[in-house]
Amino acid sequence: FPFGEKTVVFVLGGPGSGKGTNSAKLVEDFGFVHLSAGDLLRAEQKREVSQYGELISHHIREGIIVPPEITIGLLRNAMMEHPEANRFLIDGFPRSLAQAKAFKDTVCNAKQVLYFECPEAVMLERLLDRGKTSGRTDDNIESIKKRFRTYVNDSKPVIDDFAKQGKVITVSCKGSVDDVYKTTKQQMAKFLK
Ligand code: UP5
Ligand code: MG
Repeated sequence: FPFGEKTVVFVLGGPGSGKGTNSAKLVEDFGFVHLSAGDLLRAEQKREVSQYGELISHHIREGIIVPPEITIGLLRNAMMEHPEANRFLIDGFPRSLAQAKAFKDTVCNAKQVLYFECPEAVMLERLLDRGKTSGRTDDNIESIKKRFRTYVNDSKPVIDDFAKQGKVITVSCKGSVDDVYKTTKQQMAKFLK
């Protein structure tokens, strides 16, 4: 495995819980390479030559999980583009136990999960607000409800599984962006020490 020695941290939590916001700040403070699986899928969807464009846009709008081999391929390629990096934040992945196993078997074993715990009502408000300007096809009430369902049924079990292994840092998403990041930064510093 080319990634066996790297520190890979999964950034997980429901839709709109703050994964992207906090990951961007962790890049500044700790020199992580930040890879958002959702961003990689959205970029792939836009490439004219991609054979997966329509499949990806359908899955994103419906709030369901794109077949794992596609996402893992994109993540692996993106990691390869940073051979010098020692720390990766993988944001919004894995979203199912099967994806977690496939990543472990074909890429590497993640050392830690950073989990943003957030009530659905807070996530809903933030996503609807973001939807006014984001241009994301899934920031509307119908798609958001479907995303919540997938999160509860498929993605939350991944966090629970890592928690059983004692590998989860939990951060509450309540409070201002600065408040939440302050806790995130403290916890990450402790983990990396
Ligand atoms: N905001 C953030 N923190 C705040 C705070 N403390 N106070 C007030 N506002 C705050 O934040 C969301 C919004 O809240 C922003 O406007 C922010 O300013 C504000 P953000 O940091 O963007 O949250 P994040 O958790 O990143 O939300 P995101 O919508 O990106 O999460 P999702 O998990 O829904 O989206 P993702 O892009 O990861 O996936 C999208 C879709 O891709 C999935 O539904 C799925 O269909 C597909 N997908 C796969 O199939 N497989 C994968 O592996 C990954 C994705
Ligand atoms: Mg995000």
